[in-house]
Amino acid sequence: MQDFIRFIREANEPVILLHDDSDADALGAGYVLSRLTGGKIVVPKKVSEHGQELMDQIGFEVEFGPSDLREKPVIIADTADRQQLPEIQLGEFAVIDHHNNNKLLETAQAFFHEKVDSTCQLVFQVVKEMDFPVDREIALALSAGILGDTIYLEKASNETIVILGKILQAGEITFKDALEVLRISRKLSRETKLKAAIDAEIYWLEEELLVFTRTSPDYVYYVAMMLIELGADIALVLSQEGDDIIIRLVQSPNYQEKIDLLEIMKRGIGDSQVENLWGDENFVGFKGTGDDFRIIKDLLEQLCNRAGR
Ligand SMILES: [Mn+2]
Repeated sequence: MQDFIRFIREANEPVILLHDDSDADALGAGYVLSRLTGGKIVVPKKVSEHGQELMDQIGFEVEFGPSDLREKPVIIADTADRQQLPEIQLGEFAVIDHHNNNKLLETAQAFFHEKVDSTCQLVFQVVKEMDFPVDREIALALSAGILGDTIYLEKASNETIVILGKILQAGEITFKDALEVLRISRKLSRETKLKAAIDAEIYWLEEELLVFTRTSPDYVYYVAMMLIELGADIALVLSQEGDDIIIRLVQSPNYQEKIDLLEIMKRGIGDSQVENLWGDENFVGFKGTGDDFRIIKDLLEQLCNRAGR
């Protein structure tokens, strides 16, 4: 950590660089690092749908690439691989990250890397080490990152929960304040969510509820989370514009018959063109092109069979 802190102290007008399709952990870490250093935040192409909401709530902006950053000191946050930084050219850089197998460390000037639940909790350690005052915005940004990467603490270690408590205390905010930042409040958002809920189809799988609905591209994540909150055991949400398809498949932490959603998604998309496929057994995202009716039919069939129907 000391090498990393030395790098960011000595860096003159650094750039804070985040992985593409930045999530709450990357953006929360990026925001706080920019407060620490005065550096601007750069994202290669886009931020994620829930990331944009976080930026609106906390009140900060990012610049988008492609960027030639060879002449600038760069601080890369929450990024494990060059592939997550398309069309960015780098010179000297430092890394702060929590992913296994970080491929950037070898060529970094300095790094702070620990395999913990989020990058934001590492940034909090840096904040404390540098004696930087924690205000409301800093606490909200860091807690949003932790909540995002742990699926609202479901996957969090005890250590992470303790750190979150310290962040809330330091910024004099409540847990509810932190949850609120990750929620949508705009009228359009509420209308979109309500519509998705009203149009949803419900399937009984033995004892469990599977819920499927369609929505617009920016809301697949929110709508999936909303359906889980409303009581779905598994939520399947799709957006489709022309041939472009975005899907989220999520299972509730309360769902007993845990199944591997990533495997189900891989089979369901078949030979569709994949732009991005990510997640784990509990949460899967897909972006690509294909036949939405065929994919949904296949996913629903697999889920019904797996649940023993
Ligand atoms: Mn992360």
